[in-house]
Amino acid sequence: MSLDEQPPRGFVLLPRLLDPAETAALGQAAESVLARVTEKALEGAADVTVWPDGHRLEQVDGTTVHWEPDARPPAVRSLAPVTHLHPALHALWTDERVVGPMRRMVGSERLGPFTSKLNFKRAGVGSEFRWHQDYPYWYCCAGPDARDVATAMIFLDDVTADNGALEIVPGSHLAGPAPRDRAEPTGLLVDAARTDVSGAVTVEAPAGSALLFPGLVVHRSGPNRTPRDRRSLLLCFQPAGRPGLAALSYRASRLADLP
Ligand SMILES: O=C(O)CCC(=O)C(=O)O
Repeated sequence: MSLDEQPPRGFVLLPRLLDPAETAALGQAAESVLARVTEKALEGAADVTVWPDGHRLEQVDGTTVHWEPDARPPAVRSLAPVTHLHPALHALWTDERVVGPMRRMVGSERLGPFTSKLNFKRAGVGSEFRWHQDYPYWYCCAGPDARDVATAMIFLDDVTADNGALEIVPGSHLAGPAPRDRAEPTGLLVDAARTDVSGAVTVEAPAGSALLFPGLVVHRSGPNRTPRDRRSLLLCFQPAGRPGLAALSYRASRLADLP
């Protein structure tokens, strides 16, 4: 990826990329996928993994259900990958409104999928995502190719500072991998004490907007304490012809290569 081709702030907001009817249809698709998958997971049909930070992940129907750690009754934090579970979600991989701007973000004329995710950030229970770059997680799977992965995050609901809008450190991708928090059990999060996050901006946007950013951008989001959901669909693109995340193995030992 050529960093010269990326916007210097490292992210682009495309307000109201999808119209309200399309956005509502995507929201319905997300809810139907969630209902199907969680029913199976709650029946005990899934393989369970507990991450070093105590978060519970369950694999069912080719997706990983990541539960909100503290929600009672249980609520889902994310499903990934997810586009294979509904044609309306899958169709976005070839939607020119998304793919066109992502070519510039990735720096490649021909794009392919890397992975996809639904983040639910539910009213009242959606929890914080601490400061992180997506890059270390992807690097553990894809190695240096992870540099060429970028995300289109499509908001299915209005996003405001109080329902968990993304906070982004403009230009942070230019500094490469940020120092990681060695005291945190997964080893994947940014050490905010050793990274300048003081210039962070909060990205508020109406439903149907898309936020595009590369894997090296430092970002976080707060908890959702409002009565309004803040759901989003994330499509992570890479140059065409490379294996997707699901075909790769996570090797935590690769973290030793990173600061
Ligand atoms: O949805 C969010 O608030 C955070 C998104 C994100 O950073 C992620 O899923 O890695």
